[in-house]
Amino acid sequence: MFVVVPALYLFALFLYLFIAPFIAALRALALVSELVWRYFRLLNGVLRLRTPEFVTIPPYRPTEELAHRNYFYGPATRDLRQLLTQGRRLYARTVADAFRAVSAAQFSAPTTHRAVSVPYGLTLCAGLGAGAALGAPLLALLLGLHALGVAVLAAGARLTALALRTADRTVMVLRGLPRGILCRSCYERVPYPQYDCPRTSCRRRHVDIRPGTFGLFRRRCACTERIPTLLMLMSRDARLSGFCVHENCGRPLNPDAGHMPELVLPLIGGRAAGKTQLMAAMVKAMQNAAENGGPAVRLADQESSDTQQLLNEILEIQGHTRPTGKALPQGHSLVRGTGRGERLIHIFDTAGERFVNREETDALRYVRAAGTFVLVLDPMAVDAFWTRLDPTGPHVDRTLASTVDPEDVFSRSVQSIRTMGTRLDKARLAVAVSKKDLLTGRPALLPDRPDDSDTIRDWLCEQLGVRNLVKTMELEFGEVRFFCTAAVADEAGRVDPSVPVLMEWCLSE
Ligand SMILES: Nc1nc2c(ncn2[C@@H]2O[C@H](COP(=O)(O)OP(=O)(O)OP(=O)(O)O)[C@@H](O)[C@H]2O)c(=O)[nH]1
Ligand SMILES: [Mg+2]
Ligand SMILES: [Zn+2]
Ligand SMILES: [Zn+2]
Repeated sequence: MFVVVPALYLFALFLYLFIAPFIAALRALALVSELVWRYFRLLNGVLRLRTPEFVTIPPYRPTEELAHRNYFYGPATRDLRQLLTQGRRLYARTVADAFRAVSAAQFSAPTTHRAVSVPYGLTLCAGLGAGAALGAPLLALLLGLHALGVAVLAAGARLTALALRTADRTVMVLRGLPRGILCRSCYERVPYPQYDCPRTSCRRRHVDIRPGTFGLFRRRCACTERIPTLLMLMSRDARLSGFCVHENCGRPLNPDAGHMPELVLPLIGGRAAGKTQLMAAMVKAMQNAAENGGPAVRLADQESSDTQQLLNEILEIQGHTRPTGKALPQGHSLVRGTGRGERLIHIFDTAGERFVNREETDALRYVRAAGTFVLVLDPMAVDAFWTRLDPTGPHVDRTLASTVDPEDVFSRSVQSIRTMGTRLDKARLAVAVSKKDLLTGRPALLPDRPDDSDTIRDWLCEQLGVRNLVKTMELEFGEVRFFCTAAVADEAGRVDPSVPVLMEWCLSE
């Protein structure tokens, strides 16, 4: 009896040795699948649920950061680190729990006889050992694949950002804005506007919205509002109004700025030469042309549109413009054309007195962006007009005459333009001999053919005696063209035909 039982037990044990590997393998498999299953639950928790128990590293706080980060600029690697620490913890805990369960059920408090539970427990332990040994590299592999995926996508995100920026940059260059947009308040170039969040309750200012850390196609403001990251991506009816990036400025740019080529048209001339009225007439001429099937025109901002409305009323009642204030001029901005032909035109009408005081010509900084200039020349401002042309003739109303010598204005302007580094030999100059209408019926006071540039030039040289001025103009500028203009409109609102001719030449860059 004492021999039979151990012998039987040993025999049973011997037989058991054949099934033990299967049991161990099953236990190992169970442990591995549990590990994998838990790893995927962890993945879901870290990447999707983001509930506190899955967050070991604090997230980037958008309230401190202005905008939410793009996933592949930070959060992805943070999640990866989170997975690594939590994955390690998960592995240790799962394996330890499994061993603890086996030792409790089979060794310390077995429900069956130890003769059964100990070999069975040892088998399970062997299985767990194998499972743990298999599970570790498997989890490492999963994590490695994840890291690889993140790396590839992060590189892809950076490439996408780069491609988008390059595309936008190219478009800007094609629009003739390689150095950026002109700020019509401080006259500096804005390489890329900054934007306010469009949500009225937020208004956070985003300095650089271009693709990168905070979004590829759109960035999500800390308030969750979405903002397109490029001028290129702003649809026509959802154009945000940008702001100047220069210190001490920060004023709004036109909503159309950056979306189309720009043209800067400075008006130069002494006090009361007729700049403001000529500007009004030019814009009115564009508006009239648009009504008659010409290129569409709209004023680009509220201020320009208010000013133009006022000026149009003055033109319609044949009234007189008031002297322009000395405040630094803001461009009178309008958009002409449609679709790809659209152009943003800034006409700068500076107070005449700024052209006489040398210290104040810094107001002319906007000319750096100009390729065409308009010199408004009031013939009545030249002494010879009164002494040589008009000594005997009938009376001409002197109250509307400018009293500033055009030669003086021109030389000072040219000087300051040159100090600002503008190449005048590449620029064009339109000389608008103004107030033609005041002299109609006085052929002696006008060129024979007031619509012909050469005739006007000769008249200026021979009759008005400003040969020196004409010569200097032709020396300084690449191209000079002469016009005789009357910045007036008739009762029907039609502008004198001399104005559209001047306007078309100025805009035909
Ligand atoms: N009849 C007539 N009057 C003109 C014409 N151009 C200007 N004027 C008048 O001349 C005066 C001066 O014209 P503005 O256009 O205000 O002159 P400005 O060059 O802007 O002058 P500042 O703003 O002081 O530098 C105003 O009374 C105008 O109404 C014109 O072509 N025909
Ligand atoms: Mg004026
Ligand atoms: Zn500015
Ligand atoms: Zn916001």
